[in-house]
Amino acid sequence: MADPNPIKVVSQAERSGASAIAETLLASGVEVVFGYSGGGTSVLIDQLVRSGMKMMNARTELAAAWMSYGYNRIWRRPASACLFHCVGALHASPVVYAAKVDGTPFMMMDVNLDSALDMREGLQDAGELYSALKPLTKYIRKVVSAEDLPLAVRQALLAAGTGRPGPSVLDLAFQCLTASTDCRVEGLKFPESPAASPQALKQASELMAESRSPVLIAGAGVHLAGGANALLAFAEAAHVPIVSTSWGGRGLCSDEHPLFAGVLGSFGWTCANDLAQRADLWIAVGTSFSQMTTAAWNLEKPAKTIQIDIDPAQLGKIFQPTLGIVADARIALEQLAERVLSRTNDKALAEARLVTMRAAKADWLEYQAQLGAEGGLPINQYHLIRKMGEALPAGAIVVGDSGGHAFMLYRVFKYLGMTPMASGSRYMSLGSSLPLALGAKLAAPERTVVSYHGDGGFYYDLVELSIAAQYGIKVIVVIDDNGCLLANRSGMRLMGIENPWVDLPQTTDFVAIAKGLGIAGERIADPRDIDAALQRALAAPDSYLIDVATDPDTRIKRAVKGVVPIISDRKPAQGASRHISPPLKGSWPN
Ligand SMILES: Cc1ncc(C[n+]2csc(CCOP(=O)(O)OP(=O)(O)O)c2C)c(N)n1
Repeated sequence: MADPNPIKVVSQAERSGASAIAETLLASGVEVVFGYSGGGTSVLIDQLVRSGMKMMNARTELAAAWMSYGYNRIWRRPASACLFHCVGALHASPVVYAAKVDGTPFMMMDVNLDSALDMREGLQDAGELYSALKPLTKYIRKVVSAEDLPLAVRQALLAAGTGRPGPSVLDLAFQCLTASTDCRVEGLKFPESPAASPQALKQASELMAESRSPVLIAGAGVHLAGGANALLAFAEAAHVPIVSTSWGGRGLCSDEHPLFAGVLGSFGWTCANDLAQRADLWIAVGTSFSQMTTAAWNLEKPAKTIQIDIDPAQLGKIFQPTLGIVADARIALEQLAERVLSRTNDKALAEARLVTMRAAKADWLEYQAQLGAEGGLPINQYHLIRKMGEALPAGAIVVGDSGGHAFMLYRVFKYLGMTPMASGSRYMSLGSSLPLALGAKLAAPERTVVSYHGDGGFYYDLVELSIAAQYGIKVIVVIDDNGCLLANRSGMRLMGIENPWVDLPQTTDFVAIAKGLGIAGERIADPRDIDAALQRALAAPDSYLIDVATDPDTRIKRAVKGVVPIISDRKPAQGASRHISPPLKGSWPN
């Protein structure tokens, strides 16, 4: 019988280590390398380009790493890698860590000095890079011999792309790039993701059969598994309403889908929080029950919970589920849909619940429409986001940065269809939005991609506009320019502190900066100008920046009363020092 899965030996010829890396990356499905030229990287860049691989630099290592992160998030696998000179590698370390926190497939290589120079005060001695990055990674290896290269690259990509995805780092001693090797490169085929066991499916079916008011909670893991269609198929078969987690699960379906009940969390929708708190069963898929999604662990849990995750360590990490299922989100949802189809539901009961759910959702959307009503000057952010939702085509990717504007975005932006990477990184490091948007646009050129940015955070990454100009990557940048670090101001005010350091200079001209970097743009201050500006941005052949003068006093307005959703799980005035008080009564796991 013919072998159905022949191992493809790509190469075994005598060539340089750099060439062996390029061969292995190509044979493993890596399409593009984001990097920064310098030092020893040139040897490798030369081979990457010769091999036909796409190589793209950014203005900083940090931005190149975010671009790779965004690219991989869209493809849901390590479809790109990063390459930096050793002295720049730590500049990308926030992204390495974000990939660990967010479960994002990410692979970074740095070219270090010859290992013989380690710890000898060589120029740019980076002998400690391995130990510095080790705690941030899922996989890290220092490679000193060209013979080890194909295996190290293979292991790094496997670790980055399987199980709960995460960051891999290869610290490459320079000599291994130039040394000659004839070691073998094999094609990398990622293993199939795990399915739920028959026993687990049986138990899940029993729990669902007993339940009268189940709710499906869908998180970023469903996006990462490519499970959006499976989610809808299961929800439709079982007549179960879907709530999304507050950031990572956004955009799994249209907000208008009749089974979509809203967004969980303090910055979510009250109708979704109420529904989840009244449920008698949670079927939670691909969510880590983070602070944002659970209103700092203050949502009331039902007695019965099913938690499905590809990572066993997530099951019971925050609380003990009735049933934990280790499985890929898409596969488990498909399996569950099949089982549901084969049993009779109490359809009348389910329909009645859905009618109530839709009425509550309509009330919330009405409230949200009021938040976003045109409210004079300065421009209210909710209004701006609503206008973006109306102007942008379905499936547009709008990447928030970190701060108040992002909380508002993920709450009120209207998703009109399945949208991958609906949110930016959950780690929410300032200055990620623009490079994430650039990476996403490269991975999904057919989609409209917007970087929705706070003015404070834009100081980090605005220089990457020059990359958009240089490579002709079209993204729309909308600056929510409220003249302050709103998130900080709001947080400090809760503690009774007025902090002048949150104010930002009014002397900066972002439109002039954009122009200087090769990107057209305009500033608007009147809400009546939003539509036309967005139309100009959409019609522009290249990237376009809109600097919007917004209201520094917009309140985020929580959907769960009495909880400080950031920094703590405490009530605002609880305890003498306010943050070192015991957990709020009812906050999990108490
Ligand atoms: C690298 C980094 N440093 C600090 C923070 C803490 N932080 C979160 S939001 C924020 C303010 C952001 O201000 P701006 O970009 O203007 O957005 P706004 O909150 O006004 O919408 C800060 C400092 C962070 N998230 N990342």
